[in-house]
Amino acid sequence: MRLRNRRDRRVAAALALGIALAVAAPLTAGASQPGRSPAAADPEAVGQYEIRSKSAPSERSAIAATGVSIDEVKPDKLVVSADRSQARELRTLGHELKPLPAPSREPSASAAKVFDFPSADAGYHNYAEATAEIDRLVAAHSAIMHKQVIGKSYEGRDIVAVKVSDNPASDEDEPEVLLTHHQHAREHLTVEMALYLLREFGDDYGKDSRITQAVAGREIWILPDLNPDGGEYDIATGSYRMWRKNTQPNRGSSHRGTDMNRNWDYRWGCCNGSSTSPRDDTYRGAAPESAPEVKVVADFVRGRVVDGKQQITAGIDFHTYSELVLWPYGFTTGDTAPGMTRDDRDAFAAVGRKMAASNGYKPMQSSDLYVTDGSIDDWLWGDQKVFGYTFEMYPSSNRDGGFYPPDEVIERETSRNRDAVLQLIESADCMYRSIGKEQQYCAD
Ligand code: GEM
Ligand code: CA
Ligand code: CA
Ligand code: ZN
Repeated sequence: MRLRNRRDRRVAAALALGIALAVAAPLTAGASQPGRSPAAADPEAVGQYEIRSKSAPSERSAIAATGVSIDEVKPDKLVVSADRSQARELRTLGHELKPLPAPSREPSASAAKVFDFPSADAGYHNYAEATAEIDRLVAAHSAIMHKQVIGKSYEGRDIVAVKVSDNPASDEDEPEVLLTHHQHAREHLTVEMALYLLREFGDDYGKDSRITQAVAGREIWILPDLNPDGGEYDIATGSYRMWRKNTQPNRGSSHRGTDMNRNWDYRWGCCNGSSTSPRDDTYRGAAPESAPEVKVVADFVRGRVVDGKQQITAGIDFHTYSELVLWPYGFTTGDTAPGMTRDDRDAFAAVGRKMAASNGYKPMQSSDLYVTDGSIDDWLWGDQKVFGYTFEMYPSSNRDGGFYPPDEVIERETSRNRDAVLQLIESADCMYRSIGKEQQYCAD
């Protein structure tokens, strides 16, 4: 349609923006409008609150059981994401809450571009930009990279697995490693972590001996974005919404979204480590794997069982924030439990501590923070016997940007994990080597 003059062009641009903003409209009344304190915007806007307490894991788990997400744990305080009624419930439980400022960015110089990051954070990749970067890297390094679409998100976006290995089109008898990113929408730095790893493997293969050996001796699966719908929703208005879940509707509720990291089919909903309310940030979903994105990835992992043996031996699920290396189980505070022997746990801890020594994160069992049920790392180990870790990336505090650190830190905070990731890849042929029990467990 040719536009006759400047006025028509202005009208058309306003019309286009209006349509796009309507599409980006809040999924619930509760979507927060950034830059304003949560309560003022609307009663169900999610905001962050600081709870001062020398909380023990049991008290933190009780707080998590209210359905809020715990974003930060320090010796004398917690930071949680909650809506106003959840904040009221926590106060009723006797906690003192201090509202924290919503993530604010200078308004974009141009009109807010919908479905994109604020211009100050243009270094982050939205879904289209990340897809283009992945395709560019796979094309540039086709000798060691092969991209598969393993399924679709609720809204129909591709969920992608990039295989990094020599002879990538063949399934070779090499230990496989799973790297998953972006289960939680607002944790955008984890997508940048995946893009960093693809660039690093692509650029350094054949030049850096450690990378070359890793790529030649392993089959590394990088899944850069498990929650593309949630990620796009979080930036749909051109600023940040503090969204965590996917965007799938919930029957009988006006509140959308399942917390994908409470929807995995191991001890799902067992232990008060998730919520039964669709309104909550930690809503576990209607059933295990009810989130289409979780089922897609779980089916992919199950598909890596060849002749009865799971080819994937180890993995990392990337989150933000808090700078932690976590290992299962999250559903119980016990170091060991059915399916987790003392040797299993010691191998998890030994490799976990070495990775943490490298990236400067804090290592611990995930339930030492608070109890969760239905998390990916519990499922990876409990159901598939994959040594699955959770990395909570930068920052360690809300003061350094919380879920929305400035794009200036992307290079520094993704490359910070280079050595830790290579350590896991190098240990993936026998995790028990880390506790001197290679003969007992890896002799075959
Ligand atoms: C965590 S990540 C999982 C950590 N597991 C336990 N038991 N703490 C979550 O899913 O709540 C935090 C995050 O989402 O980053
Ligand atoms: Ca190979
Ligand atoms: Ca293989
Ligand atoms: Zn997360």
